[in-house]
Amino acid sequence: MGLRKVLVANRGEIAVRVIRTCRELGIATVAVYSEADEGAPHVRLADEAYPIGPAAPAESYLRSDRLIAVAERTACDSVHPGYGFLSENADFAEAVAAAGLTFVGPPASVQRALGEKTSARRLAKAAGVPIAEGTLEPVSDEAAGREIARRIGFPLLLKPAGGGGGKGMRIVRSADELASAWRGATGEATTAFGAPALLIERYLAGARHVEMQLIADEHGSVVWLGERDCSIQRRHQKLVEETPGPSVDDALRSRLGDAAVKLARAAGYVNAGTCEFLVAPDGGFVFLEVNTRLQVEHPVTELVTGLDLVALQFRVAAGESLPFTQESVRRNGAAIECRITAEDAFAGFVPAGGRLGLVRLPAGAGIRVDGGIESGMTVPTEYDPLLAKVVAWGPTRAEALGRMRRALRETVIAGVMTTLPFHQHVLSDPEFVAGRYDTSYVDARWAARRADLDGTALTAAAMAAVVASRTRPPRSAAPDGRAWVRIAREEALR
Ligand code: MV4
Repeated sequence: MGLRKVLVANRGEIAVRVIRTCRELGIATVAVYSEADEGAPHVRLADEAYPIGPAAPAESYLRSDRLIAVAERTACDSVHPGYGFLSENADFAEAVAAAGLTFVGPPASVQRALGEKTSARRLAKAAGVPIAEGTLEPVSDEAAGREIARRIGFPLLLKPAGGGGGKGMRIVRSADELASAWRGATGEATTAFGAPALLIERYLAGARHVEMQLIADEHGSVVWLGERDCSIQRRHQKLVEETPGPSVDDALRSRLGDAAVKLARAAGYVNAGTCEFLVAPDGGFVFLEVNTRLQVEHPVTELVTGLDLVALQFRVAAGESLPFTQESVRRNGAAIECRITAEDAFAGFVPAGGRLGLVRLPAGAGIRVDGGIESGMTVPTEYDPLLAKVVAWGPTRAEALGRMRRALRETVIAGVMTTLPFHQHVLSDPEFVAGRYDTSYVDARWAARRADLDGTALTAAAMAAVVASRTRPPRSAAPDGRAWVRIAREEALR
């Protein structure tokens, strides 16, 4: 009964996250690392660690054969895929199972049924879950696509049928944009997902991106744990997530929960998953896609439900029943997550790798930090730029935001440009604080703020200087004897 030893097939903060829960559960952990990750925190925290190849993901963290070989040699009974890398690869889930190992995630059959987006839409439709008007079969032929586009009308969206997350998506505003959008979308679909097939949907503007967390066991129990509003994103990378969603009342929450559970049941879902929806200002919603993995933003749900989603993943993967019913799930207070990434928010969020100087992460009441960084380490540019997730909980949204503002002020990450200034802006933006935002937020509000900042000569370089100056404790008097001037300036910049 229960799993005893797991290969953590990932790196960075999520590998650390999984290892921590394993230690609590008494599950032994085996880490893997690429040449870029020797000495990384996840390597030191695990019970054992093995090299799996060069820095390039295709030669290390994406090498299913090497990962499974390590799991077999070290007598693991299970594999946790984390997020990204092979976490939504049905072939990997299948290979893990074929090796006699337990995959700590949804089975390959579920990943296949939901990974192909038109198949997921067919399941949703059959289950009575609303979907955007559009195709229910993949379209590969441009002439056929043109005919369908004419019927749906504009604006519409071309999405790769083989995968989600917004990758390769093209908005088409009129018929004469179709040919070039088609070329772009099929090209990116082929590189990213190995097939040019597209899905065509009516484009719904001005909506919020709201997702519903699910957990399901092998015994027919499927439970929703509440939504997360993930509308603050840039190029389909989420930056801020929170629960409850500011636009979601109890009635909408249970409608979204019911829709997600219906879809999960139709797919035979087991383990943790997330059902993504677009929610219109009038409360109407459509299903977008299912993410068949643990998500980056899962901690906000953990903080309001008091549950450990990774522990639940191990439990249901071992064939055990969920220890609660839908009726017994309690949600308490509000939580928000800021993703601190090594990106220059003042320069279009370009990746900013390098060697970290002083790292000082926040703590204190209501603050949780999930990170995989420490002072002096080099941030590899080969991977996701996520450095740490700062998560705040409070009895109310206002208190959670207050704690987050306080935590962000405590945070020091020197040596690389980070998204910290962006988060400080968001948390003090009256529109965000009022809960008035949708998926256009970053392009609309942050672009305006940046223009503003440029006007007052607060450039990325000036911000970097402030960050660097904060790596040493403030001296009682600067050489010019006017430390208060510098300190006041720094305060003004926050
Ligand atoms: C959409 C949409 C509007 N209409 N589909 C983005 C990621 C993937 N999960 C699906 N996504 C969207 N699908 C229809 N029919 C809007 C999004 C979307 C989005 C689009 C443009 C810019 C930012 C966005 C943020 C979240 C979701």
